[in-house]
Amino acid sequence: MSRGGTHEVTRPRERALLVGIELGRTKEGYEGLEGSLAELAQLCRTAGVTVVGQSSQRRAVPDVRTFVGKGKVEEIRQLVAELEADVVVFDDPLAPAQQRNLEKDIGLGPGGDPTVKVIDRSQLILDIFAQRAHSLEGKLQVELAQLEYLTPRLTRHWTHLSRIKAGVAMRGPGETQLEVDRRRVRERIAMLRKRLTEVSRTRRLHRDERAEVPFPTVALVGYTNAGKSTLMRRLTGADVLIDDMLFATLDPTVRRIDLPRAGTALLSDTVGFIHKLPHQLVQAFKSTLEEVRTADLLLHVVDASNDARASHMAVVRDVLAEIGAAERPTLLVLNKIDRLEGAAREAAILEAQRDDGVAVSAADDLGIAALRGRIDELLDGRMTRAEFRVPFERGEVLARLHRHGSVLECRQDDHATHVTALVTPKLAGQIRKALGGVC
Ligand SMILES: Nc1nc2c(ncn2[C@@H]2O[C@H](COP(=O)(O)OP(=O)(O)OP(=O)(O)O)[C@@H](O)[C@H]2O)c(=O)[nH]1
Ligand SMILES: [Mg+2]
Repeated sequence: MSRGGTHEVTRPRERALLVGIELGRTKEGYEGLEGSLAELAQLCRTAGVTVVGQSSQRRAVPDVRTFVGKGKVEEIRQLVAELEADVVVFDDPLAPAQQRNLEKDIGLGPGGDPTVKVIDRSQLILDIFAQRAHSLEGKLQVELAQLEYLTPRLTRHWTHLSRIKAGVAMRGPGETQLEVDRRRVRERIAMLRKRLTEVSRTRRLHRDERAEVPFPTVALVGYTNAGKSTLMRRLTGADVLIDDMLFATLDPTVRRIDLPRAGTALLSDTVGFIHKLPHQLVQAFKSTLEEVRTADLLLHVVDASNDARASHMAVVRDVLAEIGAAERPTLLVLNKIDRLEGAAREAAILEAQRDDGVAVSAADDLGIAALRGRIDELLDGRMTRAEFRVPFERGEVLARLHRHGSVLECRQDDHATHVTALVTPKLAGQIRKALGGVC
């Protein structure tokens, strides 16, 4: 059966050779080179690139000129020819000069053009983001991050960018964009920043409108592919994109969730994090991540079936710190426990409990009721008892208290109603402001 609307991309898939080096990475707590390279291969698949081979090296420090040693460069050159690779992807960040030297050493064609592209993990991630950004804000953010990444790589002696054809690391700004000189790029960056400020101002207005409604906000955070969107769908019924792909979600979605005690809350799903997320992207996505920074509660979703889950959690904590959300109240959610059997599942449940968290399966509806209960409890715990003196002519304030708070007692004197209610700190502040601070 043919599916309407789908058609094959005619460009042949690019063939990638992956290169990683062990640089005391285990000391960082990452699950070793193999795990990191497996993730890099998954990133390549997400970008639509075929992985044809990999090569690794153990080194104390990277080579200044070519990152890997001379012998390794020669081996890569041979592998590229043998495997007919057209792109070499390094797992670690390459300095612009290292990138140029590697391309030169691996091979130049008759016209002096490099025969292969050499890129790093950051560039691959930027490319995936460029492919997947749909909203105006997302597109602007990605283009800004790409140009900032490319600026130090645009030199008069390196016309590389104008020569490479469309493909990995080259979508987004478009080739013509990349042909412009540094000054034009700087102008474009300034323009993008300005437009982003405008777009995020509009977003802020929307958020402020939402803040007017004193619903508490909950944000899903976690490593990419942890199951945040699946959990979003499970908790709210929202029809969000779920994919076994990295960075399925880029643009934030907000949906309402109704809880027995805390009432209505807003749940937001946003971009996932990853090991070595390019700094430029984190910066560019800061305004999108505002939802996270201002949330009343974060749900840190972890794929409990992934062996690297401890390092995934560390990455998430680092990114949260970088965007200024480290101090937000956080509930740990160990997801995908359906994939664990017997003792492993028990261990995950215990681990979640130790952290005051919950073990769930968003796919199989395991532990979801308990998770709802915990969210309700944590949000409800934020309700405080407060008293307000509401003048009779301010009926709308009284109505607001009834609608959004839990009114415990009402007493009237000659001029006003004295209300005792359970309210969120946010609602208390808003009511006090509405009453002009006299209550
Ligand atoms: N077995 C199992 N698979 C799950 C579970 N939750 C999510 N998945 C699968 O994991 C993959 C990723 O799920 P998503 O919900 O898209 O993950 P995400 O965290 O939103 O990922 P990004 O948006 O890419 O950051 C999908 O193939 C889901 O079907 C679960 O509880 N159990
Ligand atoms: Mg998602």
